[in-house]
Amino acid sequence: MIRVYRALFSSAGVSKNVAKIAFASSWSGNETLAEDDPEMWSLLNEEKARQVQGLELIASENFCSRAALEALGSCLNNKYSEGYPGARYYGGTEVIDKVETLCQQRALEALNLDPEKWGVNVQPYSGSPANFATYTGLMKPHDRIMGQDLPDGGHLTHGFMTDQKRVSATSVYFESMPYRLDPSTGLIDYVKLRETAKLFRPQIIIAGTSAYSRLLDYKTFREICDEVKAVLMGDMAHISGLVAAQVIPSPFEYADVVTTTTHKTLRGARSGMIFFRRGVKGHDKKGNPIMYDFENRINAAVFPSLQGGPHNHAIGAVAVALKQAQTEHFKKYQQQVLKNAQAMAKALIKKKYSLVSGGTDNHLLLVDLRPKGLDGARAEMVFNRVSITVNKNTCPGDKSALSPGGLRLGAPALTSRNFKEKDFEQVVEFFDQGISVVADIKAASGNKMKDYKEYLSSNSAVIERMAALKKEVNKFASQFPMPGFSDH
Ligand code: DSN
Repeated sequence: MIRVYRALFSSAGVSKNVAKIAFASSWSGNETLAEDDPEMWSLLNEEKARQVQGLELIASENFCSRAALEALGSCLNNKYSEGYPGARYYGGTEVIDKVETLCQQRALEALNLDPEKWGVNVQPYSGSPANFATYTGLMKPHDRIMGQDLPDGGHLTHGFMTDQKRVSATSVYFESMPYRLDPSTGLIDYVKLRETAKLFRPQIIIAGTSAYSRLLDYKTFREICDEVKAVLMGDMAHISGLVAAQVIPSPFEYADVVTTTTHKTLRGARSGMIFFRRGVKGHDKKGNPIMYDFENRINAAVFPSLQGGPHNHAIGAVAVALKQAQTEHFKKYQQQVLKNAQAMAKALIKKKYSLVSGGTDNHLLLVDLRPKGLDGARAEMVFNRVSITVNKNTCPGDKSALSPGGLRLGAPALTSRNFKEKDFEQVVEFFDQGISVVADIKAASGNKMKDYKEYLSSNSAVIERMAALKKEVNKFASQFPMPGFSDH
């Protein structure tokens, strides 16, 4: 303490620290970010500029509305409310109860679900916690789970492990077995999935993907689950907006439980939800009803097993997005997402790019760069420098996720900026120019990544080429509106 006091009034620090004290004494908490924390304000502006001037092609990202962002940055942030509406561990939760109940109602409405048959928990902090809560509620430690392998388009939380390591907690606390794609088609191999399920006898099978450009055959998943007495869990994180708009098949017809994030195609704040069947499951031999028992188990897993206070600001903002998701405008948006993904696929194929599975039925596509002798990691580095945001992705048969053969491209974010098919054709033009830079650097620098990086950062001709492309991209992207930013 004495040391702090001395430091505050040492001759060198006096003026700066007096200013700090004066600032503190007049601080009200109502200062703007620019006044209170210019450093963070400036970083936010830097990020805003990056988003406005760049081409956002990450399939899992989107631009949330200003209305939802208002709810997110609101007084709802301040309230603790452990428990559920009507049964909380904190006082002062009467408004929060209304917020959470409204979010639940809108979630069911947006997904066209009958509240007699489906319930929803809107408290998971995001998709990964939603998945783990589902497993915790429905399985015992070391029970068995099957999900699509991460390198084949599944998600980490579906049980990813390697020969060396149990990477995901799902594979640490439960026993996981992957199913994979047929490398010759790039489609899920349902025959092998069925065979493996019959041997492995999992408690849960997940129908859900992170990097798969085709529709899932939920009926076949259901049949396999019935054959091995497994719960069918849909993870619709990537596609929930498309499902809400009814422009692709819904997992709800066949699944027992469905998890999702809320910020991808659904375009809300970052959060998660778990939908579960409720009510009568069937009847026993005497005709007595057998009830679904998911609700209490899943709710208890979310709180108190895994989480503490719900993020009420996120729940409020998700409720706003779920209202938007029931509009005609949202349906048109999702239809446009599909058209734009198709336009992007067509333009890429025209330029002789190879797509995993040959195309897309949803919002994303996977470009396999291996036939061009290139890879996703090298390409991502160049695209980062030209304001095109993509992510490297494994393609069927890839051995390493750090040096994968392809790129994942998605249409949702740019479609939120009003991009149409012809705009995506232009995006592909820029993409193609970026890839030609990647190819030239690789040809000049050889096979070692270290040499590639060095060449990329030091060769003046390459740096100039990337700067020129970035300028074109920035000019093009900046013309489009940006939801959520009132000042753009
Ligand atoms: N990280 C998300 C994605 O990019 O697909 C999944 O959680």
